[in-house]
Amino acid sequence: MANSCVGAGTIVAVATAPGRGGVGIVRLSGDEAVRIAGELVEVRGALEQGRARLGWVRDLACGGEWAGGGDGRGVGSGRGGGSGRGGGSGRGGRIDEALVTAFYGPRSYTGETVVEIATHGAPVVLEAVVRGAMERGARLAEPGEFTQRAFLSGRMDLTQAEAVRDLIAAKTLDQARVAAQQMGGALARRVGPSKERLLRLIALLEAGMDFASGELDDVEVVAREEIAAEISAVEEPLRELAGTFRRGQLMREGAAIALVGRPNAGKSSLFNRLLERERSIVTAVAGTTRDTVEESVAVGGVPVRLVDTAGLREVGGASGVSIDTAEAMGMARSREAMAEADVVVVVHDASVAMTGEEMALVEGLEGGGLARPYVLVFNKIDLVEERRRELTAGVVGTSAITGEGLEALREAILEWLGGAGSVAEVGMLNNVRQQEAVGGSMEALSAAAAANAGGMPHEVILMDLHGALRGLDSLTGVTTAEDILARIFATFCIGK
Ligand SMILES: Nc1nc2c(ncn2[C@@H]2O[C@H](COP(=O)(O)OP(=O)(O)OP(=O)(O)O)[C@@H](O)[C@H]2O)c(=O)[nH]1
Ligand SMILES: [Mg+2]
Repeated sequence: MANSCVGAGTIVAVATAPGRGGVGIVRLSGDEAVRIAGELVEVRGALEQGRARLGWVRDLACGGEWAGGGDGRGVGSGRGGGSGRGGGSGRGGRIDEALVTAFYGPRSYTGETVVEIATHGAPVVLEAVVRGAMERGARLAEPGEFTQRAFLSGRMDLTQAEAVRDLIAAKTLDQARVAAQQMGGALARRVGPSKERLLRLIALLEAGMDFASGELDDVEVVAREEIAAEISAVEEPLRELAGTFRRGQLMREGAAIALVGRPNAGKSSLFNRLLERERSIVTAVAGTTRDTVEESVAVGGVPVRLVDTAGLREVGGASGVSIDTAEAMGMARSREAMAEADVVVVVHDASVAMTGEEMALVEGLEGGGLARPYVLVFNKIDLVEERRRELTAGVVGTSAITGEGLEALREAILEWLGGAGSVAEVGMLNNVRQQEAVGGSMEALSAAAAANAGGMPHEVILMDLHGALRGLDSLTGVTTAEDILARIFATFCIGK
């Protein structure tokens, strides 16, 4: 009963994805897990730690009472259903084969006793097992409740729990790698030394205060310079860590990349090339794309949301162009996509001269109205004579027809996204909660540094240092409030 404080009762859920499959798994966690599993599945012999045992799912709806049923059957002993063996001939039917594996607490995912019942992935069988478990005292698990129990029993910290969710949601292998590192505690380990140092400093000042209060006033037990040096030693690694947030978030959420430019420049053609399939309609007519088109693709391991947009062209005035309502609305969406993009790819048709509009667009991105990271692409270089292909620095030449320059374009995009080489950086911040925890800690540290520099008493510095410690604690979940926890675990899927 060591873990009875962790969660209320035994919980049950289907752990595999909904729908039909080769295998489906029902997971039970709690003190009653072995007893309940034993009543649902006939298994020969005792369940041993981590070893799968073959058994039969009893057909409970069809008088599935087995001789010797109900009482005294392997309760809590890990001898699930042993006494039912051979007794049910003729009466209780079987509905499926099952592999049953027990993990006795605390050596389990949740820290409580966990039993996994793997049947064939037929939804009706899985439902019957879950219903049977509920009739025998288990409660249907809330989303993320298994992982929440793992956290509450100290099997993992909050960043590791979040990593479980990230791993399940990973769309690229690199995302999975990052999540797996974090699941192993990479982030907590990275913060560890700072926290340790901060604790030492706090202890030092607390001790100094006790000492000073009894003896002479104004005894500077720890010199101001030393405090300042210690604070910046704590701060430095945290600043580096904070710098990983953007990349971490890109890994998690994916970067938005918008292809914009004049009509007919070849945006849709490049879009299709980057996706490696014919997603967007391409024609020789200017104004083909009327609306934004979005697709997900991995660029150098970074998940990317690629957005093709309607071509931008000046309306009326000297240009004499008139457009209909749909095109006007499409252009408005192009501008929105551009404003929301992490990187804007400006596509110019290299076979014609750059227009004033295009210059204005690039200037705007450079530092004008809409400063954003951008890549300037001269497309259709296959139409340009060799000797005129000299490109200015920072411009990428491409041909959507021959595929030339596509790799260079991917690299240019990746460069903005933070460089492909650092994908495997260990222990990044990858959500807003983590960023706020570290950010809050850094703010408190600068307040402490300022108080120290301003000659404030140690009590004041200590208040800020404790604030900084709270920030780091909340990162791993040591002092996180219940309501925040509930919110985090509610974003999980059921059965995890
Ligand atoms: N020779 C050559 N033709 C290209 C290249 N890229 C696109 N084209 C052609 O240019 C025309 C317009 O291409 P799209 O991809 O539809 O251009 P867009 O920028 O999406 O145009 P809108 O949707 O109208 O804004 C098509 O006929 C393409 O085949 C290229 O690199 N070289
Ligand atoms: Mg197009």
